[in-house]
Amino acid sequence: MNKEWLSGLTTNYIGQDLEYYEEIDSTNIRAKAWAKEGAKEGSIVIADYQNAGKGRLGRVWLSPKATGIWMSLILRPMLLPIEIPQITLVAGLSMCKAIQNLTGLDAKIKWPNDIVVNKKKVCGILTEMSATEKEISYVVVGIGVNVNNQTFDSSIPYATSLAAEGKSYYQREQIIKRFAEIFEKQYELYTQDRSLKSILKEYKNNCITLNKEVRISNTHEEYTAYIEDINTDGSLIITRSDGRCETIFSGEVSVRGLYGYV
Ligand code: BT5
Repeated sequence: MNKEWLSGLTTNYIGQDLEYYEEIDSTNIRAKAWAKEGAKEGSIVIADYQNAGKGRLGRVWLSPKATGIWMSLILRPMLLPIEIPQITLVAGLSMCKAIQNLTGLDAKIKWPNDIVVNKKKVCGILTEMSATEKEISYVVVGIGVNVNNQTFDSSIPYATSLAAEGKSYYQREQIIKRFAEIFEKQYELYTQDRSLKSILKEYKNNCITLNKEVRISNTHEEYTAYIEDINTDGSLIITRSDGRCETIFSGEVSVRGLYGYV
């Protein structure tokens, strides 16, 4: 793996500026610093190994050497801070399609930020931003994909990799390139509309969380609900088991299957 990884990339700006590290704490940390230094929209930080990979809410993202895609994308959208979680959905759909295209695996999105294959997690996304109430300075979309891992830490029983499921070895740079090309198109549609409307149908078709009963938890409660639909702002329409209908936003909750991860 080297810095020429993404040569031949056909995007206009996604991935056209690239920093590559053999080892780093977290590509999100570096991407935030690079964004402050003035990195252009679309710049990507990639590492072969992260020694302090981050999940959401202070959780750890295990990022072993030379096995996965550990990367962060810098964006500078003209959006409001409350709209930024929607970019996670755009990135999730783009990565889901890139994986389907290149591996033929039945990858699905677990709303809002995971991609699963055979009900196990292959990819997670951590979106962070720097903003005032009204204006975005930058957004960092961190994406981790288990690509060629054959073993998994016992702390992550719901994890798998593309290689473990596809019984094949996959080139990480191919997946990154395909992701960048699909994402650039979808991101432009999304930012033009300031709505997920033009990609929502495809998102829903690939979303494993829809039309099923799940356990939802937030900081103060856990309950069972049926997932009815997804809105054009990315929020979920749910019905609680007592019949109450509600809208929930991705920042607030974790969604799990009734009997397992999905
Ligand atoms: C996520 O958080 O899924 C977001 C992961 C984002 C990782 C990328 S890698 C590049 C960039 N740089 C970073 O430092 N981070 C981003 P969350 O939904 O909170 O899920 C975290 C949970 O997933 C952990 O608590 C573990 O249970 C599990 N987990 C940890 N490592 C995993 C792995 N490699 N594969 C599957 N599951 C994992």
